[in-house]
Amino acid sequence: MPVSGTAIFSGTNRLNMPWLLASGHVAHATALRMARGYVYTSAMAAIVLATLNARYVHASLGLRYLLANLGVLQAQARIAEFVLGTRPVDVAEALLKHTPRIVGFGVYIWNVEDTTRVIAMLKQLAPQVVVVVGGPEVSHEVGEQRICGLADYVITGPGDVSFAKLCAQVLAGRNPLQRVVAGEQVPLQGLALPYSLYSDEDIATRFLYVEASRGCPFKCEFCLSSLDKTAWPFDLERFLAQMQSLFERGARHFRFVDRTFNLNARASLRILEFFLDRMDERLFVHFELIPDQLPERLKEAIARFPAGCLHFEIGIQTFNPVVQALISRRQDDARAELNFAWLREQSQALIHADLIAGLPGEDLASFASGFDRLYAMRPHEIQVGILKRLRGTPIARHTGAFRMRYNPDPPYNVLATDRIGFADMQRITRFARYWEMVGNAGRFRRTLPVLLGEQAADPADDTVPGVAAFEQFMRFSDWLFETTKKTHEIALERLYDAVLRFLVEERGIARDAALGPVLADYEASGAKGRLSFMKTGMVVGGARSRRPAAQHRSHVRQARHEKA
Ligand code: B12
Ligand code: SF4
Repeated sequence: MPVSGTAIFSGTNRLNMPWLLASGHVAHATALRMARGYVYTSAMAAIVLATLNARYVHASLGLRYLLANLGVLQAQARIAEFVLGTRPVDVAEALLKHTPRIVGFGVYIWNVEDTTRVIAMLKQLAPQVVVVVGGPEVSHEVGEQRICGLADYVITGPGDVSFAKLCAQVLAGRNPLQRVVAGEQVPLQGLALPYSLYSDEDIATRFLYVEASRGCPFKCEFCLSSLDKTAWPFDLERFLAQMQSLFERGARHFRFVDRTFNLNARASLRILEFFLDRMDERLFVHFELIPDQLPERLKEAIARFPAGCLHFEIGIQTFNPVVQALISRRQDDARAELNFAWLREQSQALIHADLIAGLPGEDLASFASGFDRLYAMRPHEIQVGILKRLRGTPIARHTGAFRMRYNPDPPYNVLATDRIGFADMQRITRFARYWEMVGNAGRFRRTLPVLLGEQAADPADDTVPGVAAFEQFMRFSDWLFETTKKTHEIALERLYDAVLRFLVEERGIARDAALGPVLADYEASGAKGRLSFMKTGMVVGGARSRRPAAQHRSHVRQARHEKA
């Protein structure tokens, strides 16, 4: 069998070969294995690093760090990434094919349940395999989690060097007695950078997560990063040299995981300039920003990026000052508004803004006014997140005082508070989902202002209802759920039909006027199906619809209006 760079010998002989296990003896061991004729396969590995990513496009940076820092053990290790939704039994089968001695799992809120099932099966099928778990989900409340009980070892916090040390001990037959190990936080300069471990396939097909700094100096209580003492930078030139190699290998999609990219303006500027110097039409770079810090020199660099290249995720979370104080979030809202205005007017960056519903002290009216204020700032996307009680986060201190009721299972979303009952929390949850489909997806660019009552459907009509965006969309959201009983798997055609029907039947907009923006958006979406009223010649609600030709004219008129 061919021997690859990470080829490993058969696990059946593994336990009889302690010489292989000591650090520094890999080359010698390889020679011996060859000489003795052991069976090789590139699929086999003494150490397997596994995780279930949220989707295929999300490559795991954490596991690549662990592999990069395995030192001489790296040659015996490989990464096995799976996608959420893969059956745990299939994951277990795939892992056992490597005949591993150690399996390390990267555990996160999105995969903890399935990973627990995988480990439970592994422990039945191959109890001799040493299971190590690490990652943010198992770094806190260790004693309360089934997964931590099933695993042989739990490494909390950073795993970069602690995993390597544990593996060396286990492979040397010296299993440590202590099951829970506090991951060592070593100076970042001491870490091997993992970027060469992105394969050509990763570069061609996945988001490349990269990290110029770790940690966050802020203390927002809902966030795990609030437990960090500060932010630590990687050596910038060393980091950029890695970005250069990725770039030369064809990488164009970079996603920075830095908690607050604009914390250190000098470093941020250097990074922006790095990408400006390498600009091409495929480049896409994502950063997370804090909203109230945008110094002039950063703005100048941002303004030089062409459309579609920069993607900024900006957390607002809440505009309510009482809530901000309760959750220890410092934010200058007025500065944030000015920065948004500048970004929208002077830059071509795509702005994705986050709000959180269900925070302690926030009621529905306060959340609604926060949404309206954010909507008025015109980000391209608004993500309405429902508060989650992440393990280890200080938000838990408000549970009693604000009668916060959380889902006990992942994702630990808040179900009710003293100010937002369960029924309203469900309404907001559906609002968030439908907003994703209608407000964010970009498929309702012309219809959304009509749906939100900002713009009349008929360009000639200058009377628009004076109701705010949140309330308008909540009306639609309540109606859509009542009508479909679904929040997922709503086919695109059905969604367009539903929006049209809502505008006509519920909002009383003249059918002809409502058709214009809906049809224009449908055509622009590139969908190839036919809306139900196009098929039947009937508009929903029983009235006769226009003929397709007339619909087309209406679409053209609408488009003309937009151009004017
Ligand atoms: C990329 C990312 C995602 C991606 C998914 C990535 C993937 N692989 O699938 C997307 C965008 C989909 C996502 C979504 C969500 N995410 Co997210 N995400 C991140 C982010 C920004 C980067 C992760 C990363 O690469 N970090 C860099 C690496 C080096 O750090 P690391 O992964 O923590 O790994 C280190 C240690 O944890 C440990 N380690 C990791 N694996 C292992 C394995 C072993 C064996 C050992 C020993 C150690 C170990 O060692 C590593 C090196 O030090 C982090 C924030 C951050 N900056 O870390 C949040 C973060 C992981 N996400 C978080 C959350 C809450 C979410 C959401 C629930 C947000 C939401 N919508 O409300 C969703 C859930 C998605 C779902 N489908 O349910 C939380 C995780 C909380 C938790 N307990 O898991 C984080 C930490 C953000 C935060 N500060 O609160 N996310
Ligand atoms: S929400 Fe953002 S600013 Fe606040 S602690 Fe988390 S990463 Fe830092």
